[in-house]
Amino acid sequence: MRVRKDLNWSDVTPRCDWMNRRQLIAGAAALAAAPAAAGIEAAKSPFSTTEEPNTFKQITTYNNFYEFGLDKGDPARNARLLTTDPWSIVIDGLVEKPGTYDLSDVMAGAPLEERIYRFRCVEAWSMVIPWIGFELSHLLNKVGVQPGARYVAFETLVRPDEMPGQKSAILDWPYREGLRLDEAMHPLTILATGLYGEPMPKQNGAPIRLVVPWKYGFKSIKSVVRISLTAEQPQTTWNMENPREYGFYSNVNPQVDHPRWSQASERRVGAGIFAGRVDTQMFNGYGDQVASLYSGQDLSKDF
Ligand SMILES: Nc1nc2c(c(=O)[nH]1)N[C@H]1C(S)=C(S)[C@@H](COP(=O)(O)O)O[C@H]1N2
Ligand SMILES: [Mo]
Repeated sequence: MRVRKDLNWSDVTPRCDWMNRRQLIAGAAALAAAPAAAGIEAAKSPFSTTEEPNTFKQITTYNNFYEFGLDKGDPARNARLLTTDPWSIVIDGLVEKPGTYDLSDVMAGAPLEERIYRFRCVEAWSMVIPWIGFELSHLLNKVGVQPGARYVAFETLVRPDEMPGQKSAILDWPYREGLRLDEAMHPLTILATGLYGEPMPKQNGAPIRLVVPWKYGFKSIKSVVRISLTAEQPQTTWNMENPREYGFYSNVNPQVDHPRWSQASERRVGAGIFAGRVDTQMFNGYGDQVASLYSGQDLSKDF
């Protein structure tokens, strides 16, 4: 199936027809009982940006996914080896219904939506990505969060046979991430199962990955196999690697520079050399929705 690889909706469809066309296709896919992750979407979410999305090709050929190599093109080349079906997620820790859940159970009843989000990597490049997914809070409410839980920890699959990057100790596998419970329950925080109306490409974290649009991209952990509710702040991969450079919160913040580069601006992938850089926005532009989560915190200390 290579049909869509180098096309995106704006190539085949006038910009103004996009949403209608996608909704039509979504409807057809639903009637045909397509896989749960594919082609199904609700009305345009008020959380979506109206900015022009990056192309399918840009989103699927310029990736960070160290399990498949360090270069931006490695995940697209190497991730085809990954088996994503069957897939299950262990949900444990301070939950009412711990267990090993098949992906279909995780997704059961989850209201899938399209969310067009800005995505800002800590390396100072950015994209606009039309995710398909559902709010993480939906899953957490389904499994029941116990009163003592204050954080949510996530882990990526470890399978060196299919993830060649894991044959070397580039990182301390598994890749780990974490959120405070209120961040995890925020409606902007989604588990994404697709993009551009299609199931999640392997290089983007198939079959299911986290997306937290107001934080640097490395918080948005891919190919999740474990979700644990904890009382203590969990260990997270980049913070373990270099705590001086990567904080637990890692909220996008143009005023707090990375020790080795400025975070004041970013390069929008594909914008072309004459488009130059755009100013980075506090909380990646989601401040109206999320700033209240951090009232009373000094964000230069809690970076
Ligand atoms: N398991 C895992 N998740 C990961 C990474 C990774 O190397 N391994 N890279 C992170 C980084 S640094 C970024 S910028 C985003 C990139 O997501 P994308 O390739 O879908 O744009 O994934 C994040 N999630
Ligand atoms: Mo990143």
